[in-house]
Amino acid sequence: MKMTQKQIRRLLTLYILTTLGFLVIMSPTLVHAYTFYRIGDIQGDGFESPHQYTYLETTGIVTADYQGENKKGFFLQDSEGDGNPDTSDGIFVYNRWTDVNVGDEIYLVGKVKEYYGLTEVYYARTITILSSDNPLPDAVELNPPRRDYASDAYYESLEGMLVSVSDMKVVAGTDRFNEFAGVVEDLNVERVFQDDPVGTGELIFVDDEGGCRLEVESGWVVKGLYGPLDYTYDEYKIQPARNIELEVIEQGHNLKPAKDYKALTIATYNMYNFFDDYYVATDFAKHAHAIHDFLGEPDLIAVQEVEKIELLQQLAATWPIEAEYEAILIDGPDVRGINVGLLYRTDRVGSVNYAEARQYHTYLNDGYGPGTDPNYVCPEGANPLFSRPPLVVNLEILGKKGSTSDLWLIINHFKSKGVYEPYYADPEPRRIEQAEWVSSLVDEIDDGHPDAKVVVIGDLNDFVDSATLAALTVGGLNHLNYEVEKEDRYTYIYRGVSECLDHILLTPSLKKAFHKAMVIHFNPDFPYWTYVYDRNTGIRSSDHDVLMCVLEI
Ligand SMILES: [Ca+2]
Ligand SMILES: [Ca+2]
Ligand SMILES: [Ca+2]
Ligand SMILES: [Ca+2]
Repeated sequence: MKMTQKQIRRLLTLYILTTLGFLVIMSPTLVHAYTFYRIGDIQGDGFESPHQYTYLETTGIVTADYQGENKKGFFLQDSEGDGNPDTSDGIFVYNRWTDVNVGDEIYLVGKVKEYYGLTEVYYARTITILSSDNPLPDAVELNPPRRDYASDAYYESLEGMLVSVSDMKVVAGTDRFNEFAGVVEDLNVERVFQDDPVGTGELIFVDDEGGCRLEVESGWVVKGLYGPLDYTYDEYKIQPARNIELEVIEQGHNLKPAKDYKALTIATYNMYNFFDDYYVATDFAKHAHAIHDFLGEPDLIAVQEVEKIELLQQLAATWPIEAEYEAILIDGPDVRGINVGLLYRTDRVGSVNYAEARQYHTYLNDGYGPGTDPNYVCPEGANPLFSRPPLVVNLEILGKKGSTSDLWLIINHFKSKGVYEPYYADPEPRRIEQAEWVSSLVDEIDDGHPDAKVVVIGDLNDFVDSATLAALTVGGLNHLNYEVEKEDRYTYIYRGVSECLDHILLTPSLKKAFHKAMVIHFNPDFPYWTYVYDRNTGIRSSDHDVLMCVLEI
């Protein structure tokens, strides 16, 4: 019987393994006899390896050599597989020192652990190259299910294995960590939304720790993605190799600037750490371009994350802004020093009749501060309700034909969704209390000024369908986000998911005046590093897009 090349290689492998085993047994310094496991056994059919922290033996083919990249190791795969679709046949080996190459068949003795959810060999006592230039196992073409738990189980069964996506539609531009997200183009999904009841499991993430860095925009198509499936920062992601051949098909920008409306335009703009000493140099030019080029110089701009009023004043004087703006900002107690504020056009505002940062207190014991507010005395045992107290402003708006009308704004930046410190506390009850109190503030204004026209606006740090927003709409406020076309109804992208954090709500007294609401998209859809230092464009001036409304007053 004539043996095939493959059979000869296997026999040779068996011979080498037997010899190695013999050496291990004979060597007085190596007293362990290790159990051999296939990679599928090491991975197991659950989310964690059943063989953590013990030395074991395995073999496989090196499918990606990232020893010189940020990953500092390589991916190994059992080219035959164990025949069980629930167990991954690939694994990451954290090792820079024993040089291996793609196509090497290796034998290793090592310890396994879960490194933040990635099953890896983190200590390889022995790595022996058995043969080289082996063909790689076929990549699995990804097609993750939309339901979130099913998607996690699907991805876990492929963790560490070679995967591919022949045609990917990008749904989130490359972020500052050089990651982007997309979906299989054939799904005909243009964007993945937070409030999709089916789930967001169809998302596919791509990272650069294998050396391949792509700067892509939402809507673009990437052809030929291929690489091992990694797991970092709570996401499964493809790590393509530096030398991979890809095709990127660019589509036109999804950037529709606001028109020049005659009616009153109001925007809410989270300016992302607008400090004058922030490590990313505060860029007046980028914000000025955004306001002029994309927002059409709105009459009123409610702003968040601004350090001090001088920055707004300097911004108003920055080219290419042409209109004359004045600023209102009252310093609050936020520990990072960020505040809410207002920029208003002097050609549309006759007078500012009232401007006050309105604080209240809470007995919630969530550890979220701010502890004290120099402008507010809390009762014993209570804590100021807001790190960024709502800025309440009453303006005389100048109409086109010499008429005037009275408008109230409540400008907000609610408690963030991020859980930083204390890391265990849920920030949602705080946001709900903030919303409830702002709702009572609307009632207070209405009590003093019957049929007052009130705009509740800002970064509320919660979703359209959240309890926070329900606490505002229950009192009768009209939620303008639902007036935005569904395909445009997002102001932020988090982990590939498009969502609204920024909101505008109106009292019923403004119902007749309402004309239009829209989101101007120029930030998270666009690749971060391509634009962030380009002072000739407003693209990537912030991590939020801008929600606007047009009122006929
Ligand atoms: Ca398997
Ligand atoms: Ca290498
Ligand atoms: Ca895992
Ligand atoms: Ca695993």
